Amino acid sequence: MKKITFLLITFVLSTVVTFAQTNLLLNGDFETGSAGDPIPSWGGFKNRIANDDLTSAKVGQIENGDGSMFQEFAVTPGETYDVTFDYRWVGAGGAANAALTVRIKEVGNLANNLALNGGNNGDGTGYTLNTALDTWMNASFSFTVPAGITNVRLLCFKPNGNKPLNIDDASVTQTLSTSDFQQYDFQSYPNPVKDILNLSANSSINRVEVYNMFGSLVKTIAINNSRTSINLSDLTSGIYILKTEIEGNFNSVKFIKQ
Ligand SMILES: [Ca+2]
Repeated sequence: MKKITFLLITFVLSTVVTFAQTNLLLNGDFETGSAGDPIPSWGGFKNRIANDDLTSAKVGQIENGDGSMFQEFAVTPGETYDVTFDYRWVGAGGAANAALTVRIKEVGNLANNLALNGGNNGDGTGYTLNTALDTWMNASFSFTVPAGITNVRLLCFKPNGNKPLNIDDASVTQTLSTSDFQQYDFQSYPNPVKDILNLSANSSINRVEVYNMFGSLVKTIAINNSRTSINLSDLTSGIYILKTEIEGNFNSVKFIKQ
């Protein structure tokens, strides 16, 4: 029995937790706005909020023929971002074709298409969707931001001759990379902890956040030091997650408060 308990604790301590990441897109679910209106928070032309007739959900629609949707957001050079969205070509929509190109562009230099992993647009800079009609499908890709670029535009564009397109549940999230964090030799101990948790790293620790097992933030502590001790005596006993930020990189580990 003791051995099983030990193994369980070892597993808990070594587990790196993936957090639900913030969506960098505003109104990515297209629930803000009324059917027929231009899509709030999105630019482009010939687009509107629509009620999808297959799902009865509010979606973003690029109208029959040519049209576009775009949104711009801040990014960090060197970091990788995941883009995902659902889409459906509206079969009864008039025009013959179903071709849309999705691109990530540099704001201020829109001729610069950032290379997309898996891009298949001929020039390697775009992402082209499946052409099936009246079927909701998911698209996803990731991109890494080159040096010197801090704002990008997600652009969905189709030229004349293409059917209407519905888009829903669009998101852009930053990819968590634990390997970036290993360079800091970050340590937190002891575990389990009674009152004082010691932290050390080879760079300045910006801050730590403590989450309970329901994912609620229970404590934020600014540190700005490479070595410190934090008092957790006010936490009730249980399992928590310590999220640590160093130089804009994040790491999450579980710990037990006794
Ligand atoms: Ca929606």
